[in-house]
Amino acid sequence: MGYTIVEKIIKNHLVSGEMKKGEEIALRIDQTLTQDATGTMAYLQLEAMEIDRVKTELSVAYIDHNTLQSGFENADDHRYIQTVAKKHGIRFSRPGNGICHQVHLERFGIPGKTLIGSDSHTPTAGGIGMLGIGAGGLDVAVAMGGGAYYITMPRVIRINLVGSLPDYVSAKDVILEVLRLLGVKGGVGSVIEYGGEGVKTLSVPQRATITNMGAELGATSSVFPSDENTLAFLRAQGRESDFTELYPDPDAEYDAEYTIDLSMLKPLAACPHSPDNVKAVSSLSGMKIDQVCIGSCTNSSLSDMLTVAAILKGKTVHPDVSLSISPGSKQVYTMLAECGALADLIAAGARILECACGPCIGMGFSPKSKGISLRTFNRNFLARSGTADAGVYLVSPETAAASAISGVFTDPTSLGVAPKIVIPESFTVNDNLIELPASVEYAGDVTVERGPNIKPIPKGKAPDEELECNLILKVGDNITTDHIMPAGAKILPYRSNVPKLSEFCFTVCDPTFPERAKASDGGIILGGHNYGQGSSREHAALVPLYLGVRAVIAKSFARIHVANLINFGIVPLLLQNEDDYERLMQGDRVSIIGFREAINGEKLAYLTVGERDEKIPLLLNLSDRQREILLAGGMLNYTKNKG
Ligand code: MIC
Ligand code: SF4
Repeated sequence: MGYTIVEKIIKNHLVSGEMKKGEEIALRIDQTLTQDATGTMAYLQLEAMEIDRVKTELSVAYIDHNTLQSGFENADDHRYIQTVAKKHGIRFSRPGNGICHQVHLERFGIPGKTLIGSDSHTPTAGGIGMLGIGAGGLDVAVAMGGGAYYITMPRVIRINLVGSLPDYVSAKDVILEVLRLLGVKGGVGSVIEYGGEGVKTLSVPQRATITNMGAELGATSSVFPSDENTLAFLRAQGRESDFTELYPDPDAEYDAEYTIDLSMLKPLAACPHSPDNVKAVSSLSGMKIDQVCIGSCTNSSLSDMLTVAAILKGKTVHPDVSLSISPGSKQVYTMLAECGALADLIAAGARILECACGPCIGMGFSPKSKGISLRTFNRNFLARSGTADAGVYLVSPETAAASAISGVFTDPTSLGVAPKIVIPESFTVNDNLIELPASVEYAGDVTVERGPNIKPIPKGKAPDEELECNLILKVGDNITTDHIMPAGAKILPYRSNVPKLSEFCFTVCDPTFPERAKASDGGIILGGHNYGQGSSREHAALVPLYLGVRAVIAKSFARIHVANLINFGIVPLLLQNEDDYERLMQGDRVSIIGFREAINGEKLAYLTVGERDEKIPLLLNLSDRQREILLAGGMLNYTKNKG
């Protein structure tokens, strides 16, 4: 039997384990990336593991999230990352150089290689035929030190693309269609592999829009073949020598297959508050809107920006609409300026922001109360925009631009003939904002600068023989890491200050949670399905750990979050019978007799509920390695013990 693209890359990077679906496998990692909101922790952990020099082929530290700098905190963290990167052999992408995924695609992505990043949208690199996987900062630190990265051998879902996209329908509509088909849990345990004749009609940046939002499917990664369009993209970037062709074998077998006819697609929108709540834009037509935000790692390429500029040219943004535009990288920004398209955007009344994550992570541009905001981003989770009662819709750049002019939800296909966008054959390359690390002989002379915002990382604790504590929080399905550890302009500056961050933990669900958790003698959280979906932020494990959380019980967990829980010694437990969820109440006093022993090797543990004398069976779905990490009280202790 032949191999899929995913299997080919895995086979070339397999360090241990068998390529059997559902088994834990270890991968050699060629490249890593971090961004500043997760990077400080990742590098503190790299230092804690006493790794002097990274062992990857390439590691890059980007500054793109915390660029608002409303106090000293972010600037301090940036300097820390800059100096620690210089010392340890990591390239440093300065603020102003762009969003990590966009810049990585342009300047560093290589077909057939592996990349892990401390950001859930690392699969963007799949647009160039790379296996990009989002991970917690600690896992990225381990990979930088030359350690393997562990995943469950994924299922491979093939999506056949046929036909070509009609005018005004774009890559964003393709991935929204996939989200409509599969839902936010539909990719769990899988990598999505795109194929078929329709692939040839999509450029690398368009493919990257699609692989980017594979994160919203819960998929481990998404990947496109590497073909003549990949070569053209690399050539335009002056990186032709990085090209390798990559196709599946003709007899490769897939675990599931779907076909999407691109020519039948219509403009789509993900409605509040989930990326899979997808409707046709035509069914929303006429709804009054207040804000439009264009950019983010999903839709900020040159072709996206040129399309928006062409639609806005000679028009004025509607008086009731505030339009922000954040180009994805310095390269995109420069080229927009060089060809005059930037002037068209400014003239139309767009508020041009720097090339960074910006409004996507709630760094400014929160909508008005009950505001309707159209965004070309990838997540519309409750309160992520910074306005809890706002309605955020995820749309294509075409829909966003058309609606910004009219002031109401507008189907762009109603605009008539689409403007023809010409993408230059070679791009403006200038890597002057990428700082190279000090050479090995001078690394010792570099002083790592630490500001007062950097507080010690809470330490995981080895599990006690018995666990007895309160069930301090009961939440429902699809809880995101934005619920657990919100971000945004007020909170993000404290990403390296866990005590301060803890004041905001779970406040989206229950403002009393931090106080109650602190007052309790440790606690358990109960969640529903897909607990911890969304961002890779390990703070969603670190902060509950600081607040005394010892275990999380759920119906199912999201991949990156469960790995983060284990890395910090919080035990993930699955309800064997989903109906037992109803039997457990917030405030219950619960215990697990033989807790440590169960982690040591049992498949089942029993939760006893207070006086009610109920016994609830819980599954410990863990590999031997994960059990050892939990017994050690987390990954840092585990690596130390292993020497
Ligand atoms: C996000 O889109 O939620 C983020 C901010 O990029 C996160 C990382 C973080 O929380 O710092 C992600 O996607 O992993
Ligand atoms: Fe940045 Fe938004 Fe992309 Fe996250 S999803 S990396 S916040 S642009």
